[in-house]
Amino acid sequence: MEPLKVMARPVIRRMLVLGAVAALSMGLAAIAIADTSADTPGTTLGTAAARSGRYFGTAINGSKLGDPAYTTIAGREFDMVTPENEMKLDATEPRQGQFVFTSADRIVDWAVQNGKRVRGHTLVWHSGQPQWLQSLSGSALRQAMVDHINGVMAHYKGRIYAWDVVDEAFADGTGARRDSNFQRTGDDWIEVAFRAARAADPAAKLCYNDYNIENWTWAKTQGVYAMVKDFKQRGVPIDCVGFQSHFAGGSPYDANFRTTLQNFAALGVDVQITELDVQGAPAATYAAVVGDCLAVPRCDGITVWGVRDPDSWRSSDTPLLFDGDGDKKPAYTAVLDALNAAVPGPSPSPAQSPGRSCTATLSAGAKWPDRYSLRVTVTGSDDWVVTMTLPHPEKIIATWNVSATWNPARTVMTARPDGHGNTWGVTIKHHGNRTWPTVSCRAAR
Ligand code: G2I
Repeated sequence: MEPLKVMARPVIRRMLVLGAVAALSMGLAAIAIADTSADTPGTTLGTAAARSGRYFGTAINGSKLGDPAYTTIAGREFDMVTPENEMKLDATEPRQGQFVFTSADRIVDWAVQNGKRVRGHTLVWHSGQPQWLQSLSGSALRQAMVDHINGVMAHYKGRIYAWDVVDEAFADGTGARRDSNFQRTGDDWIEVAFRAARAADPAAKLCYNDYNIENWTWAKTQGVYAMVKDFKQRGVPIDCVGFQSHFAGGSPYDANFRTTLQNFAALGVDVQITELDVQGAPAATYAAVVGDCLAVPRCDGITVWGVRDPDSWRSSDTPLLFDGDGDKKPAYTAVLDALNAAVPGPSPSPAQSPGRSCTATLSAGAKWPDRYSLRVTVTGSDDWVVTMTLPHPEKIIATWNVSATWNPARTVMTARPDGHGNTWGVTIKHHGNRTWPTVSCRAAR
């Protein structure tokens, strides 16, 4: 069979998978698939964003996963999930060395079961710290920081699209660092965190995330820009910058946000809008923010900070896209229309810098009544990390010629070369769903 090229691009992937399933069921030997679905307007935020290879996410609050009105909207509209509080320091390591993942796992499992990816939020933050951590300083605090990064990232290895490694390390109003217990351990704490994170899960994108860095003229924006520039020049591993985008009276949206996104992207990082909400949810502001992301090839996705207004951390500002009844607000329509206005085309965001790209190609292998095999060929790099995500309820049961790890549910696999070259394989128990998995490839350093 002619191999199917599967790029790190959701629309194409979905299209190819559907085409492959159709063609396989028709018994065709070779498959030629026209790229047409990108021309079809999306009817949800996720599918509209996917037309241009982007994601559209939401913060998910684990306490609301039992609310069917909430999960219906979240499940339908979004294809990326950020746990709102459940991965924070106080939640994941309430006592030193004792990790608790119950609440975060519930969200990650829900996301994976519903075909969504996950942004990890957040590993190191001045806020949300457990008591034991607040009482540490100096080298003991440094070590605790690294141990925390290792403990959390090991648990979620291969399952997180991007981690907010460090959150909110800069002070408002100046280009200086924010005072915090981490900062008092020395300026290099941020790069130590990023280096530890890279070693802990090489497949995850590593982001610096902050608020009030959207306006290019603000000193805080310049401070973060200088840090990212320095990191890229010195080879400190950083892949993305998250712009929280909590717009309100004191920190209003400004059209120079696009300049900010462009300038950061030009440093060689992806940019993401990570916690978007706008006081009063004016449709025009939401549309402008979406337009800014779409204008920047390396802006690879947008996340809103909650589903319905009452779910918001600042619910009295009614800043979100759905009202308390779960109805779509004018801002929703503005966002959907803006996403659908994007020119369909190749992925806007190379998953890696030039010279570090790779592509994973799937082709059909053996088939049995209960399972099937796929051959995977990686091109563009000999040192790669391929992440494979299976649609529910398929499970990975075996691999060959590759070094692979997977999550306990066997639905997400991370694969690296094992010395057998760039062609390898996987066997999948299909449980009635023969849809091929999605894959993304990332060239390692
Ligand atoms: O403050 C807005 C966001 C700014 N950027 C970082 C984000 O992590 C932050 O999110 C908010 C959550 O939306 C709130 O839900 O972070 C707050 C502080 O962690 C969250 O609030 C906390 C309350 O302060 C706690 O009292 C409460 O127990 O939420 C907790 C769980 O509901």
